[in-house]
Amino acid sequence: MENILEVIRQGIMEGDMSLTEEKVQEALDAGVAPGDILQEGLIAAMAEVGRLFEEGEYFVPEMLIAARAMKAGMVLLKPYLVAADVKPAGKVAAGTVKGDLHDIGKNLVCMMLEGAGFEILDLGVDVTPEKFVDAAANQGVDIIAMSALLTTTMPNMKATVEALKAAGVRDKVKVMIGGAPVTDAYAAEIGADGYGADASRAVAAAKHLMGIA
Ligand code: B12
Repeated sequence: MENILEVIRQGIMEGDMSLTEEKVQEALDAGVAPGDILQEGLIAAMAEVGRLFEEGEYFVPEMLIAARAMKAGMVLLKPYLVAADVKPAGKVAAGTVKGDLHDIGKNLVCMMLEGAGFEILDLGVDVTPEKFVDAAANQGVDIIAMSALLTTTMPNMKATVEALKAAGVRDKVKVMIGGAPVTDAYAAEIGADGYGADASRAVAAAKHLMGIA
């Protein structure tokens, strides 16, 4: 079993989608527990990818292709995880704020969070404060993750925090923010709970907010 999980980890780290799919299916057919394939295969590989990114050995393209391979494995694994009632690390509603169409960074953050065991509700781009509020109020979300790439759309992060307060759901969720112009100081200024400078740090921030790291 350890060997096949090792091959899955290698497949993901090398961004080899078909090898990842083949080995995840093989592991499932061999009766390896879906939770073990997730934790010791997919999540372990993406944690290593995050570490290599932080050390400057991997860059955004390597991270993207690794995440794509992880996603391919996840598609096969998901029905088994649901059947085995494996709980996600938390549920994150992620979106790029109103007026902003940049989604490359947001998508990468979503993929790395998924790779870390989080369930993702991807709200897309140009997401209004009302849509974030709806996710917080009605979708069983633990974390609201907002992305902004324009200095002109950053204020919509603040507007969303205010809208969450006005709707009485601010205390139901944690809020984390990111995007090239966003800083830790801005997160503190608008009353967000967390900030991540890149996708790997987004995972660390989300885990911290969930109290799991
Ligand atoms: C690609 C791009 C586009 C593409 C977007 C395609 C897409 N599907 O995303 C297109 C061509 C559509 C575009 C359009 C525009 N763009 Co543009 N774009 C860029 C560019 C070159 C790269 C952005 C990117 O994808 N980076 C790569 C990703 C991986 O990095 P990232 O987004 O920063 O995300 C990482 C972190 O920030 C963090 N992160 C991101 N989100 C989140 C969320 C959370 C919760 C956390 C924790 C972390 C996190 O993790 C990510 C992964 O490591 C930047 C320049 C730059 N260097 O940033 C300009 C840039 C952002 N764009 C700019 C501008 C001005 C525009 C336009 C207004 C241009 C125009 N006149 O039409 C339009 C605006 C359209 C709109 N309404 O949104 C300016 C913004 C200037 C400013 N200070 O506001 C920039 C900085 C270019 C420049 N130097 O002038 N753009």
